[in-house]
Amino acid sequence: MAMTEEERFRFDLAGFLVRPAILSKTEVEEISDQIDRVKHKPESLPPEHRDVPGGASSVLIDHPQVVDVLHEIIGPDIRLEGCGCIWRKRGEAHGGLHGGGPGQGDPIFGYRVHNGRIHAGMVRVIFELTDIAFEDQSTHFVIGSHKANFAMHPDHTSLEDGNRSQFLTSYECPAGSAIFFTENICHAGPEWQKDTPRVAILHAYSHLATHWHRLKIPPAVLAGLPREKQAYFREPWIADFRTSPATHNTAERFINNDEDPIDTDTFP
Ligand SMILES: O=C(O)CCC(=O)C(=O)O
Ligand SMILES: [Fe+2]
Repeated sequence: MAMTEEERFRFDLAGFLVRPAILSKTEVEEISDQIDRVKHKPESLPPEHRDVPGGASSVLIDHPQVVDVLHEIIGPDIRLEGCGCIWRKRGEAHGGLHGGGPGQGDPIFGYRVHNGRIHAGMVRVIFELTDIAFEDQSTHFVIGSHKANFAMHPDHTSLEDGNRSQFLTSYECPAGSAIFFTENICHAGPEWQKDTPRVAILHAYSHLATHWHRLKIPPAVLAGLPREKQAYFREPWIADFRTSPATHNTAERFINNDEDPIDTDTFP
């Protein structure tokens, strides 16, 4: 198993986990520069790098220190079904607390532990490219809410100072860290409090057999990725019984079969 016992305990208890500084300083600089250009001067980039997960940010798709956690908490066959980047200035926010509670019954988002194994539905990974201190107000979580059996109580859904839940918490980490969280946890992106912007990339991974988001990645960006990385965007199915023996939708089969479509082949 790839996670340490402490990481597994922490992720199960809290619903999120920080792996500090998994990226090198150069990777942080290159990816931050790409996001700056994507947001502010896209024409300075070739078309295949004009959005994540192309160009410098493609290192994140299958980063070994991310994929090993995902294989343990989702399963051996995973897809990357959503990607986005943020350049958040002081006072800007993603929004209030959302998620948590009885959604755990939902096979796409739910969180279960069975026979000593975690089975998480969708898992988001935030790659922070800025140093994060508590007071900066990065992503916040209501710990334990990923396995709550009752709807989020209004007494625990405020981000206002003085009205915050005692279970609401966040994290501190250096630039280049990865934060994993189950989509089923109640979380928020509050108003950013630092003068320098929060630069980050957010991925959503899920089991190969599930499909929530339709991809918004520009076709040129996906086409510019090597086949091993495109494999994270393969179609969401496990077995094809139209062939005998059945064909399994493994990454290896996708990589060795140039004809195999990626999920966005119908993207306009
Ligand atoms: O932007 C943030 O800090 C939170 C993002 C969020 O809520 C999400 O990715 O689902
Ligand atoms: Fe969210």
